[in-house]
Amino acid sequence: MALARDSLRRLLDDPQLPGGVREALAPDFAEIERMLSKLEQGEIHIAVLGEVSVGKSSLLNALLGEARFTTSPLHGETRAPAEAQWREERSGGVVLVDTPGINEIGGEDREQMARNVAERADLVLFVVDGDLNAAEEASLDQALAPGRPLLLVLNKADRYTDDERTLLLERLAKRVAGRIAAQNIVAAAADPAPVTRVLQAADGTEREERHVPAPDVGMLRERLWTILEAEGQTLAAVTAGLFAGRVSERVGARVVEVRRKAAERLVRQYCIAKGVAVAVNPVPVADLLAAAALDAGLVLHLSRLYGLPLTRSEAGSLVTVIATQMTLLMGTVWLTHFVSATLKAGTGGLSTVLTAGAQGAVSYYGTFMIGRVAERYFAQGKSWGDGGPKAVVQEILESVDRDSVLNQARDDLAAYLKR
Ligand SMILES: Nc1nc2c(ncn2[C@@H]2O[C@H](COP(=O)(O)OP(=O)(O)OP(=O)(O)O)[C@@H](O)[C@H]2O)c(=O)[nH]1
Ligand SMILES: [Mg+2]
Repeated sequence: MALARDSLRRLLDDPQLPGGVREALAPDFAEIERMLSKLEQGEIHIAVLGEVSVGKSSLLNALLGEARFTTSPLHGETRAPAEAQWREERSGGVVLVDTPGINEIGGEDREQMARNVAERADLVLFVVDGDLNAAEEASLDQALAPGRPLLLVLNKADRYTDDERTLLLERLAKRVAGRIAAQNIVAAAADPAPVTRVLQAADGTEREERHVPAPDVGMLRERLWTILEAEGQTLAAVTAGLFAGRVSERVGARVVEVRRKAAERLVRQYCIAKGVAVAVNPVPVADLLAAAALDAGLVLHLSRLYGLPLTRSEAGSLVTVIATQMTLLMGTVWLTHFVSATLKAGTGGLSTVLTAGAQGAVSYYGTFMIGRVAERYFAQGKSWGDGGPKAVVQEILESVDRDSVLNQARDDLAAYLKR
């Protein structure tokens, strides 16, 4: 319990989260807050899950003994999750949660809501009204989580004869064998259809009487109480732990994605800046100085983005390390760079116009590579890995399509210079 609470708190308070991630995951974080208060109050949530019109809302009403959730013969009656406190003597702190059906046509959003609710429930009632279909089997598998009880409820049992019901329960048990224990498969009649009885009076006249059978959820109720009494509060802690695990996975994936996108934008801005600086600046020495300063600036920026800030001189050294490896591995391209730089200074005029674009594109490519390599270094926690910088530079050189970067460079620079 304390463990689950701690891991949730840690997720909420993590100062390492980059900007944008907390916003993107705001709903998850709000959920963590709710989960924490639920844990603190010792609340247990029981959610229904199942296809439309199988009688999920009716089942909860029958457990509650009152019509708290709306029901209807029409598909898709329940449009959003809703909760009700289960106020029976033994039910202190148990909340019943209704959800929309999961196979409503055009109801994908509602289906997602239902799944989200079920994901956070401490106990799930998976409701069916007949044999399991393929879609139900898949949903059922999704809803199964280690350590969390799931009851398979065959509702509308009144529609079957005793023999049919027994057969159906056996078939369900066989289908879910190994996934759901036999005692967790129960039959119920949440809202039995009225029956017409023929009554014979003493004088021999007959009359019909409509009779509405009482709901029958006794088997379900008993099973629920047994589980709640045996596992009680540990259930809530298990759910919180599972949820914390899933959220930290999501947070992790989101952090990587947000960083990757931001890094991509950043590298591109620096590529353009450097390409333009090199293309328009007529003094080659200043070109090279400006270029180096820009590359160091990019690396500095990336280091902050990855939460591993460098000083400016460390960033400069990192650029030197990467540039050295690149020069060793692809001397010719760099040679072109220097040759065209020299050409530009020497002849001016026409040849500047001719070569400036190409030179700018090569500079763009250089910065692109430096950005990529530095990104890898930061993503690996400021480490080159076993092969050192050479292996990283080589791998990235091989994985990046040089021509498409050069084309991108020409387009970006042309677009920029036109303005
Ligand atoms: N015969 C019979 N009908 C039932 C039973 N339980 C529910 N129904 C009927 O089935 C229909 C659907 O019931 P709901 O409780 O609204 O079903 P739901 O699963 O909540 O449906 P959605 O909210 O639309 O997904 C209603 O007409 C109920 O009267 C039952 O045990 N036996
Ligand atoms: Mg409903």
